[in-house]
Amino acid sequence: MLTLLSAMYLVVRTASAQAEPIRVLVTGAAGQIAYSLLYSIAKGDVFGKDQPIILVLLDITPMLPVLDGVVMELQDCALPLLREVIPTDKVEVGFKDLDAAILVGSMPRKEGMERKDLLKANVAIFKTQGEALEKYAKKTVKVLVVGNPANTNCLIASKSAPSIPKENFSCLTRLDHNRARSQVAMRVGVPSDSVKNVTIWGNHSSTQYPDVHHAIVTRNGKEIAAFDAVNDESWLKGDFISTVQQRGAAVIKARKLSSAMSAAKAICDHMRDIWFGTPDGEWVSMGIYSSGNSYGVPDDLMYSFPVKIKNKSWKVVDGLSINDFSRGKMDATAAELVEERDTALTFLSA
Ligand code: NAX
Repeated sequence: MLTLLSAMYLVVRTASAQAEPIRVLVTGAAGQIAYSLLYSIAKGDVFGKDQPIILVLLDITPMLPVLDGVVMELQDCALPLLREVIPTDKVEVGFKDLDAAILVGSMPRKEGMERKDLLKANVAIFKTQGEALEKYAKKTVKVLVVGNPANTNCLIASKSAPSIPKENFSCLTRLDHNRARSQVAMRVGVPSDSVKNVTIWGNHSSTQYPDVHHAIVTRNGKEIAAFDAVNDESWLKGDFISTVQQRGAAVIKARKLSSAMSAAKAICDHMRDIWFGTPDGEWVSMGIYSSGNSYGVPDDLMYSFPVKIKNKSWKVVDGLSINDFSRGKMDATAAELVEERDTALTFLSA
């Protein structure tokens, strides 16, 4: 028996020793989200405990000295899966042969900056990075856009990389999803994993619609509808929604910095689910290409939907009933995205 176990152990060890490293890019790598994120990726929380990783860290030239410090710290973690760390300010290095790209870096809003100017600056960044994906990355690369405005940046990146399937691009609304899940769990008094199938519809902005009409709470071993478990419709249709929508601003007000630890955790959740799939019977929220959806959302947007993931491919959860309350909120966030897209496209073609 012991010999058999030892042989199995050897097989597993040999298999893991032979696994080819994957190349993972994080942009904005000298920033605060990346600082919380890189350790989790490098120790195997996202791509698996047997998957060696080459981490490519891209930031702008003035941040290279800071990036050096991040590289030193990653080396000092002595993580066995981390085979190489490549800091760079060059897209031709950063986007080469990528298996996964996590695009965190973007132009932040500066004092006095108009929304339009911010969008223009970000269109320029995500056009360049999309073109670099097109030119240098693997066609199978999975791209997650985090930098705001995440949905529209993601759309611009995907339009600038026409030979990579649109389905390979997604943007982060998992933080909003996790916030919604946690708010319901705290209200009912259960752990967060006892709440499933919340949905974030639309834009990662204050127009997003956190929807719990189909969410389920497990309490005392029994599954019940979230609306019944919470038993307070006016909270669910009022303060719950505004709390989730405004949570980012509330964190900034309290911390004087935007969400970083929770954003990093959400990025890990999102990418891990792309890599390994969602648990049976559960869905998650992510911003994906809207064309062909069954919910009447306009085509050609990156819009957050409920999705299930299998074999590294997502599928929108179809057939959920949508009442008038939900319809209004889903349309409002779609209208914001349409306007944002149309403005962004004028910059893209300029
Ligand atoms: P930081 O300002 O701490 O870091 C951003 C980093 O990006 C900086 O090091 C900067 O030099 C770098 N950068 C700027 N332009 C770049 C470019 N062209 N190429 C490579 N790197 C570039 O911001 P942080 O708190 O880390 O937030 C990063 C982004 O995430 C922001 O746009 C933020 O709004 C967005 N967020 C998105 C969330 C989401 O759910 N989608 C939630 C968290 C976060 O607010």
